[in-house]
Amino acid sequence: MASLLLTARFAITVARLDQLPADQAAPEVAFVGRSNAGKSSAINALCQQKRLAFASKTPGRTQALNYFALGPAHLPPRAFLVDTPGYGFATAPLEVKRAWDQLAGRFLAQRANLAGVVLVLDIRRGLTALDRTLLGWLRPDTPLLVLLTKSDKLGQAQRAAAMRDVEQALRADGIPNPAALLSFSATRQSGLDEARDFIGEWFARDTGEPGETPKG
Ligand SMILES: Nc1nc2c(ncn2[C@@H]2O[C@H](COP(=O)(O)OP(=O)(O)OP(=O)(O)O)[C@@H](O)[C@H]2O)c(=O)[nH]1
Ligand SMILES: [Mg+2]
Repeated sequence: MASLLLTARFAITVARLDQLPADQAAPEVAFVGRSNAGKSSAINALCQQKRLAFASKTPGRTQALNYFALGPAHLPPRAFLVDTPGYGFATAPLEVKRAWDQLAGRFLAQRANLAGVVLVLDIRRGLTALDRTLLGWLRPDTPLLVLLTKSDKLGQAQRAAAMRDVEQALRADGIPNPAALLSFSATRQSGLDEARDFIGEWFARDTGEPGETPKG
């Protein structure tokens, strides 16, 4: 189902949870993570588009839930990717910051049709306290994929060490979901196929369709 991601197009922006469309039959996969971690860039890379989700050097660029529809354009969407506002955007006013820091978490806790969650971590930063708080909102049955992105910024040995650290931290925290960890880079286009396979499988599971058989 990798090809499903290649059909992505902007659908809606939602600034508050009470404005969310009613839980839909179509499954959703949400991208969550700290501000500036690389969520929007990861979505663009996975969908092979340059400007589908807004990526920016200015932290806090994504300030709402942005929905991207997947599937043939002339049919009702088969599935959605959801880009969420990054938490931990330090220079926002406190009340605004609190609201943002909680938006993604409350979304994860409430949304019935979540097929999976992609936690995006800057590989140089690893798992932070705010990421742990976010994971605390996750329902125990929601599959989780952790992308350690910006891996192009580190050498191979540092990358491996960072992966081990995050794996240990997740295990120490008792994250119940079968957490898969991937080294990822939107810039170098690495880890894309593996990430697409996970997401495609979640959607396939949720729509009852077989996943795409691996090529080659
Ligand atoms: N070197 C490198 N830079 C990256 C990568 N992914 C993202 N970036 C850069 O990191 C910055 C933030 O990327 P975004 O994708 O906007 O991050 P975000 O998580 O969506 O940020 P918010 O919307 O503020 O929460 C941008 O300057 C990107 O170009 C990567 O894989 N490698
Ligand atoms: Mg963003």
